[in-house]
Amino acid sequence: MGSQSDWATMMACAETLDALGVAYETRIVSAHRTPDRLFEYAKSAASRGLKVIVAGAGGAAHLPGMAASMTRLPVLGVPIESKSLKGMDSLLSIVQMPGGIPVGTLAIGRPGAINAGLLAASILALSDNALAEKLDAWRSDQTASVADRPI
Ligand code: RP5
Repeated sequence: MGSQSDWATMMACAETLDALGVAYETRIVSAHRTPDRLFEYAKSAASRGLKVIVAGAGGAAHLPGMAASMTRLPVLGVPIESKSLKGMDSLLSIVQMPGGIPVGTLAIGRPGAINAGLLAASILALSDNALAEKLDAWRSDQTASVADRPI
């Protein structure tokens, strides 16, 4: 994520991965304030054994796109809800990538963070049958939790 202030949102991604038993690491990597850290992180990600990168950033949200430019790993971008523009700035910054450097862009804020965790797990589950079964169970539990009628 681009800032400590993003953690309140990105925590939802971490909790989703926890629920599915997916290992992950968390880092603050700012495209603007710590550009050297971003270069090192993105360029070494694949060789360190990472499989998917979830990048959450807000405002002029260059982190996901810049990360994607330096790794062939799938990069999922989470637009953080900004104070001034409610995350529309983040969304448009992340989603409008030029052809050739893809970023899978999720919804603004907490729903996007949750879905980034689920989507990362889905990608990993393509080659992990145990995780695929956990994802199926997670979805079944979600379906079962929806009441027929409001109370
Ligand atoms: C972005 O600027 C971060 O991703 C964050 O969403 C936004 C604001 O950062 P702070 O000023 O709260 O550190 O780089």
